[in-house]
Amino acid sequence: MKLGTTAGDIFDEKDIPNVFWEVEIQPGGSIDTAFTAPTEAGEYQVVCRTEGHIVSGMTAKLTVVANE
Ligand SMILES: [Cu+2]
Repeated sequence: MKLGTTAGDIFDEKDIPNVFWEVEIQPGGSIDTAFTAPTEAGEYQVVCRTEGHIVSGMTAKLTVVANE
């Protein structure tokens, strides 16, 4: 999710503009992928969009730190 935004307990239509980057993976599948990290330091929420998965704990935090 974009910096300063969260999907709350349920990912829905209103959250779509707040998506920073996404990838689709089928159940049981795997994927090798890469993305360009945000340039703004901070803590970014990572969520699974599948219904019911946020409240089940399928979330993470991406911490971006400034280059010193
Ligand atoms: Cu999930």
